[in-house]
Amino acid sequence: MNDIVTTAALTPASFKSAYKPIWCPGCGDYSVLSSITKALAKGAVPPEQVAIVSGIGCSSRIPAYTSCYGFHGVHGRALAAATGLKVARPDLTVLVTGGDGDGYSIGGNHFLHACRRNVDLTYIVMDNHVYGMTKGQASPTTEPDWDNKLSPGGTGIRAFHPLVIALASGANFVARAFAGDPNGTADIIAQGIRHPGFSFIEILSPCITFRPEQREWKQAVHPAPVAPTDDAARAARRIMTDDGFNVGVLYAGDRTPYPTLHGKAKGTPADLEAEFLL
Ligand SMILES: Cc1ncc(C[n+]2csc(CCOP(=O)(O)OP(=O)(O)O)c2C)c(N)n1
Ligand code: SF4
Repeated sequence: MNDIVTTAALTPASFKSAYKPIWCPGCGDYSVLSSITKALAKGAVPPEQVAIVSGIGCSSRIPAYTSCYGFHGVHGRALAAATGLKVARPDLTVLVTGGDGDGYSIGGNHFLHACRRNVDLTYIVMDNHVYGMTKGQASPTTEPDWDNKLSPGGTGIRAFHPLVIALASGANFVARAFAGDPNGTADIIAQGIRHPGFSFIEILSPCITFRPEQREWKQAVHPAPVAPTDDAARAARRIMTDDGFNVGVLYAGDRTPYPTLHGKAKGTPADLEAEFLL
């Protein structure tokens, strides 16, 4: 944990650490950080009862900038670490943060199975359709015709559709948000945290350094003209046919979350280790 906060009334500032973010000026991740701290203040869970787990990437730096417990782990493995944490400590509110490279490429397998397991986690992906930290390689959500130095003429590879995949794999809450709307995004994150089971929130978060054209997302996004549904087939049609800039809660289901240990752990890690001794 970065700082102990003892204030009775929780504000977004209660969830910020003393570290100044080192993202490029104008990066969408600044707004996402602000939305996360606003959402946590709305939820009124004190920082010492929140853990934020991430992998590696610009977006994965989020835990260090909050006053919550944090784990900045291994590239693509944040969901695996967070799943173990939540199952062992169901009393904690566990958020997972990262990028499209971290979550859909190297971490893609964990993404599918986290949706399927439906552990009560809130997974926030800052999707900028590029690997920002490693200087602009195409990611699974990069448009096939994005022409740049590293993939001249574009990769020609169909883009991954995270929301459809989350829904088909069993996520219990599926939403799209836009970094340029910090209040709307905070509201969606707060809903995702409250919703039982695995909540997936895809945030369009521009990388102004390697994808400066994403500044135009501001003009492209629009509120989803529909209320959240618990009908997966209707949500699938809705997500498959939208233009990728429909912002809002697109699915809120009622699957029972994966059962956690609820204090029923039988042994300590040392007992487990002893069982595996050769
Ligand atoms: C096992 C492993 N493979 C590759 C890397 C190199 N690496 C670091 S961050 C990153 C991609 C980051 O992209 P993304 O997750 O989209 O986050 P962004 O930086 O765009 O926020 C890669 C490939 C690594 N750190 N570890
Ligand atoms: S490289 Fe892109 S994603 Fe990384 S901090 Fe800069 S603008 Fe943000």
